[in-house]
Amino acid sequence: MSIPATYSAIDLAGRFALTSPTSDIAVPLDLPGDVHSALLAADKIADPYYGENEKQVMWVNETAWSVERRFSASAADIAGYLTLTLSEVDCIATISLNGEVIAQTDNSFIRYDIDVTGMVREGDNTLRIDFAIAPDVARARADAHPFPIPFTKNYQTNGLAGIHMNFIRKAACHAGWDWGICIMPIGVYGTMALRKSRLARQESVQVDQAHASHSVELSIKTRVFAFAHGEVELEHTIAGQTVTDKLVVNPGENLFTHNLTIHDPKLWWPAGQGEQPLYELVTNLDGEKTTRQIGLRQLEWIVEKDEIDHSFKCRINGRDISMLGANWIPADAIPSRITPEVIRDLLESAKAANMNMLRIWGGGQYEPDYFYEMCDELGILIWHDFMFACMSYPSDRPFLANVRTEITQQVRRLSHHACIALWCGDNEVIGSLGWYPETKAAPERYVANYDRLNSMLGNIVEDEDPARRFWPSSPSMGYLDFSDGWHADTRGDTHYWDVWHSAKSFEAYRTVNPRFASEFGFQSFTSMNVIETFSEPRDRNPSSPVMENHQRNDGGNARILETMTRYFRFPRDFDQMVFLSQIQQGLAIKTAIEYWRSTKPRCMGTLFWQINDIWPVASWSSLDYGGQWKLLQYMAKRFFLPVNVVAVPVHDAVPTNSRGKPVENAPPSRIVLKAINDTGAPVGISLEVRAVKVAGGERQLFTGHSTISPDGAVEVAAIPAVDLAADEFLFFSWRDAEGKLLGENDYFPKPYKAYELVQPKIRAAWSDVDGQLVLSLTSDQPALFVTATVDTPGYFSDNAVTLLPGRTTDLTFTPRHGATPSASELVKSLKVRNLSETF
Ligand code: BMA
Repeated sequence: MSIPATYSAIDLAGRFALTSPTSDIAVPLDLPGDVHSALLAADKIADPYYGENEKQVMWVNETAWSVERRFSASAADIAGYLTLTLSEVDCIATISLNGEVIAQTDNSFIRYDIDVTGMVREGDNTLRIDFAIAPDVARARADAHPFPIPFTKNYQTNGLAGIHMNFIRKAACHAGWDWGICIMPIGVYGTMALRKSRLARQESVQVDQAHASHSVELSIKTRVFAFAHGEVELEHTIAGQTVTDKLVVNPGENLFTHNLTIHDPKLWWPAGQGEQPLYELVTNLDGEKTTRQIGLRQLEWIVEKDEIDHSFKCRINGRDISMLGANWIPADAIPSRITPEVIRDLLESAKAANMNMLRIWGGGQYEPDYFYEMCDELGILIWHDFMFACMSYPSDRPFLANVRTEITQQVRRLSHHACIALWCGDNEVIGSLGWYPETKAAPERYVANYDRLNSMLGNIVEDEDPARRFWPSSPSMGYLDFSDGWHADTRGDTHYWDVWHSAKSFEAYRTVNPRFASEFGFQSFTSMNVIETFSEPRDRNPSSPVMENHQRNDGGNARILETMTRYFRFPRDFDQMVFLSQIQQGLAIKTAIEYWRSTKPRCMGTLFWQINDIWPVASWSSLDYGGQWKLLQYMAKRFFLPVNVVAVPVHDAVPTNSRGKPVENAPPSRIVLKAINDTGAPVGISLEVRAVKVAGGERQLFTGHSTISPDGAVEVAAIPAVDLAADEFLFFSWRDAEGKLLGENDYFPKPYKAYELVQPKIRAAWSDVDGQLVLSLTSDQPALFVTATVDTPGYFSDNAVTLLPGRTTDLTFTPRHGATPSASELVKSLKVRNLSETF
């Protein structure tokens, strides 16, 4: 059957004129895009990311802006029902067509489908968007609200009173965060199109899956918006099967469900656990064609009573799989810079570091379609917060109605994606009731206020996406359980921040046993070549105004430096300080994740805070702004290895000082080595443990074979601490039955500052192995955290590695962004560093 092509669309993306009623600026603006990018391209503002320019460009978001373009339409283009679709208008704006107001937008997370039938002329037309000043609107709404609703003031601008982000619907972090610049972008992103329909347009297509032993039944829910009563043709094609239907529609929204069975399905698995086969679903409504990629998998959350309290684990295709990954924030504070290339690069780095889950954090945004398509393709599951974070929100009827449209649309847009694992109500909104004087003074009012919004979110998920789990908040202890998700570790998901925000030792990570650790982090400085993009040489000092502006967490730089004195010898220069900050960040998170993974099946998820940066800044991220790998990202690739061996120090008695406080860095009684198997098959490993002197010389301490059951974690060796001399550390490696090296790890019972490290001579040689560039490293002495860098964008197969004399460590270089470096370029810019430089 062929459906007559009666649908057409005019893409309205392109060049607009940007003006302001209060300034004489008139410059071109490319939409989809944002005002700051246009002003930057026209040289009207300085780069906001440079130095302290943020303050100088603040006027942009305190200005009203208008954009306008002309477009022409032919008689054929307008012969039908017309919809102007704007998928993301940021944020409060009046839309006019040919001088007539056609809509007011109020929520950047809502797709506006504006009926403009009969309003578009043959020939020339004008589309205009007038943006209100969002901070002013937010303040006026907060002032008019019957009681105060406090908000996060995270940015450091000159004396501004802050922006009431809880009264407007756009990414909360647009106003700055404890890692984020305050840009408050203005613009239109995503789709801008004039769509012509014969009678009806597609609203959404959702796909539910019911898995049986050798088949999957798909239930395809299509929402169609009809302009009038009549008949439409709807067709779905997937896996070689087609259903075609002639359907009667009534004006407004119509819902149709079609069922299809796929026999012998190829199942979709998260990264590292199998393939990601995708079935293409093509939907055709009277010639309007849309395409979706469907991954077939069964996904459940097992939250049920167990011997500890309650489990919290993700079961995929019948297997309980550990979720390994990090938290995701918007990829750029300037929205035009978020492109499919940028997102692909970041997501591929996540996968390359053995991650299988990212959590889209509630202070950011719902991402564009291509983000979720890439996650489906790469096997990265998404824990998806709804966009509420760290503050209370209003719960009056207009606000709830606005949010109801937002959540309903977003769930309908995204629910067909295999990658979406869970819908979560918000980030830390329950906890934030204990942070603000207003909420602390009247907790009953704010809990009731919270529940109005939160229960609505849960109900929408239940109605719109019943197969998916709704989790009220992150952290949360469970349904209507408002207790402390920062410390309780027997149920729910945990945000454990005592090490960073309360300056506890890294060892404190081993004092809690979360069921699912969804946030914990430790900061580092961004890499030196990134610091160079926003500073002059004179600024490169941790307490310079520029470096302080590029640190948004109060006391953050002090915490980084103070931690160095606890574990390392204090670096002698800024460059070493930056390098060392990334080593200690990696160690902090390694300590947490190795230990929590080793408690499997108690802990079934570790998502560190945070994978990416929104601008160049000192932060908890494992990737620099721009996607370059920090040392944490390399260490993550190792501590997330599916078959891993980790050292867990055990203290027979907790050493305390005379005041009963635990002694920091107290040596353990013994070191237990635990093997973790995150695969679905038993794994046999042979383990070799050596004692290595920091100044050279080694001896074998242990060899043995072990079999680790599928999805298990077991003790494979225990080394009494007295077996190690004062100048020795543990180095261990494990191999499979064929003798192939699976991994290496080490453990230092004392802080690094206590060892007399020697200066090794490290040799590096490049070679081409089957078209891949390989760097071979050797050292005459033990060398720690050996790190190779080159100027070409890319990452090595490993870094921050331990080199031992008498063997070669090969690092394969993977270029990023399609770079094709010549061997000579790499040789020229190669730097190889190690920890002893900072001693
Ligand atoms: C969390 C997050 C963010 C914040 C981070 C670091 O708990 O939810 O709000 O950026 O901590 O402080």
